[in-house]
Amino acid sequence: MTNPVSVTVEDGIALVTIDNPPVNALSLAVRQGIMDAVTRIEGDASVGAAVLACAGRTFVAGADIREFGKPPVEPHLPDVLAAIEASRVPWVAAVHGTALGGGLELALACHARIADPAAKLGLPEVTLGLVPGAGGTVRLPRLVALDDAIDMVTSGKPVGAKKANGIGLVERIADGDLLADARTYAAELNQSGKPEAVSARPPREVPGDDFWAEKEKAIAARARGQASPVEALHALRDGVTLPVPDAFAAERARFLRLRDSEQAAALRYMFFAERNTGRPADIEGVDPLPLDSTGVVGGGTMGAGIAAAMLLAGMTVALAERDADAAGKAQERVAGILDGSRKRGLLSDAAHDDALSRFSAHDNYGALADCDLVIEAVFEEMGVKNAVFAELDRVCRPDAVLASNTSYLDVNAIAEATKDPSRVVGLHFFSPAHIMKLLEIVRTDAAAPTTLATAFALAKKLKKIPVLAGVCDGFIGNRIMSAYRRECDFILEEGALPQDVDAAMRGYGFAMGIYAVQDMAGLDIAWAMRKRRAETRPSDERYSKIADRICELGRFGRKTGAGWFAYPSDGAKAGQPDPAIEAIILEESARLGYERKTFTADEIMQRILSSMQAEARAVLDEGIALKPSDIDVTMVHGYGFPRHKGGPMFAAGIRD
Ligand code: T1G
Repeated sequence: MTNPVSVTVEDGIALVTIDNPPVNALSLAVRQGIMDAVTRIEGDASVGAAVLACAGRTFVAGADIREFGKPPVEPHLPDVLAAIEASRVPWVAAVHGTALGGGLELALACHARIADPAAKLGLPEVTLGLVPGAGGTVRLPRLVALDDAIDMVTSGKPVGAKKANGIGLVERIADGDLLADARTYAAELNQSGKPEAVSARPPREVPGDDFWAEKEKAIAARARGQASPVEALHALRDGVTLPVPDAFAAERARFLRLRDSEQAAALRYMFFAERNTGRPADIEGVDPLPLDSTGVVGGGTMGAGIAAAMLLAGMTVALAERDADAAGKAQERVAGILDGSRKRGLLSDAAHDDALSRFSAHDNYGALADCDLVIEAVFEEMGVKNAVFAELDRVCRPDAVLASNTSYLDVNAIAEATKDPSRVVGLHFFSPAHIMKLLEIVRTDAAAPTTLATAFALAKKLKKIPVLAGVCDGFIGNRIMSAYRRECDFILEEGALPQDVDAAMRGYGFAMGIYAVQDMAGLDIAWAMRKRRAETRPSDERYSKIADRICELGRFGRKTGAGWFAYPSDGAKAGQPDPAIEAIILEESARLGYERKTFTADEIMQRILSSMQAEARAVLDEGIALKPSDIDVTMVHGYGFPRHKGGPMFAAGIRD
């Protein structure tokens, strides 16, 4: 095994370089290499200071997550960091890319830090069900204010170099070549003397019990049953109140305990699952279309969101609507999304202007003639979609990929509206399309490898998570959601109320219950789907009429002021239980002869999970999904399944 850590000395400055592609993870070899570098430097009297840097695209992105399932092997990271901190010479960390987790802890063990202006620094351990395990919760609150430390450690969100410098996390930002500036900094410290080790400095603040109690209440509420954010807060409290050696020991013990937890296993599973979703074997080595020029048909919520996503990924987008008025409204919607990104600081003024310059809205399809790919996002009705595809078939290049954003309909039938169905694919985006990462790529019977390769290339350009789905009603996610939505309606007939079901789902870790979700999305689309299926529904299949009776009253959810819940006119976010709905439910229970019973939250969740898992098994057996982890990625990223539970398949112990 070659040593991934090298040391060169020039003018009394040692340059320690870590080179462990792809992200310089702190594998055993790297930890040993750094320990050896410390020993080498301690023994070389010509060295007056050291710079610690990384080759490749980023500074250390953390401990090697792939080692987590195994017993930790020496040298342990805390010992490596203690050796750096105890060095006789000052160490300067030169940070570029993303210094995350153990990577930031490595930088904190150095005596000073300089960052590339585009660098990001964070402690994302909580997203893996952990807390920092190498001194992060002890050193960080000795460099930055406690509130900043709490934000970073309990959210796992990184901070940019400018903010890091502002809060005291990095002392300097490079204004030229990072390594050259780092060497200069190290040489200065060699002259001025080694700064005090971070762990030897006093904590910036040591607040009282009330402070911690208030923080814990807010963090626990946001965590929705995930343990690590609150554990991270407790680790920070130890970090600023215990003697430093005890604080290090307490943090390590907490880290090791969490490392073996079910939630950490689930979050690690999801980390790799979302990066390794299945790809069809027959697209390997197939060149996709270039995707410089793309088109969208339909400028409603989905069409505008899809257009914005492609603009933000650097593509040129022409959008076609049915008339000038609709085209104008689409232009406003897309401009509004881009402006929102700019206002949230996600888009610079220049990037905003550049994106907008690559967008055009039209009241005809002419502008789509030269596109590599066109995505249709019009009304969810087969006749409308067939008409659009017939027109696209006439206008677009014969090799252009034509995609439908349909969320339920048969993409094979849509493809039949074209002369060459091999170029048609389903691209099911999730709203808001420029934010949600999941993209269901629906493979039609006739899809050519180039068509699918182009769809996967688009997902990569959009930084989306592609999940391959076969054609069926609802593909993977909507089909499974329909199944557990039906089960929830049965539970209502047997004794529960919508607020009981939603409370049980929130208690399991969902952000929203299924009834609040339906009210937010609108009840009419699913109603139309149920009516479409009515002719072919088996007569012996259990079917609840509650949802239909609600829709027949014109209650389509939040947009009509009432659905499963009532929405007061003052625009209050949460819906209120509505006696009118309870009355309908009680009538249906009586009509069906159910003696209503009380359900516990666990009983409700058991019924929901069982229905999810049964439908998921059918989706796998029918080849609609390639593997169980693809289903888990879909349900976590598209339907709010709690990430720290890993997904319905992981929760059932089913693995790829
Ligand atoms: N360990 C092992 N492999 C990793 C890795 C890691 N920490 N991070 C990324 N990879 C792999 C990833 O699986 C993929 O592999 C490739 O690198 C590119 O990743 C002691 C205990 C750094 C922002 O949580 O957030 O330190 O698929 O596709 O979009 O207190 O990777 O190519 O074979 O995501 O450019 C804390 C996790 C660990 C950072 C880059 N660190 N990584 O994103 O590329 S816990 C993290 C990321 C810890 C200490 C504790 C991202 C990234 P492959 P990618 P990217």
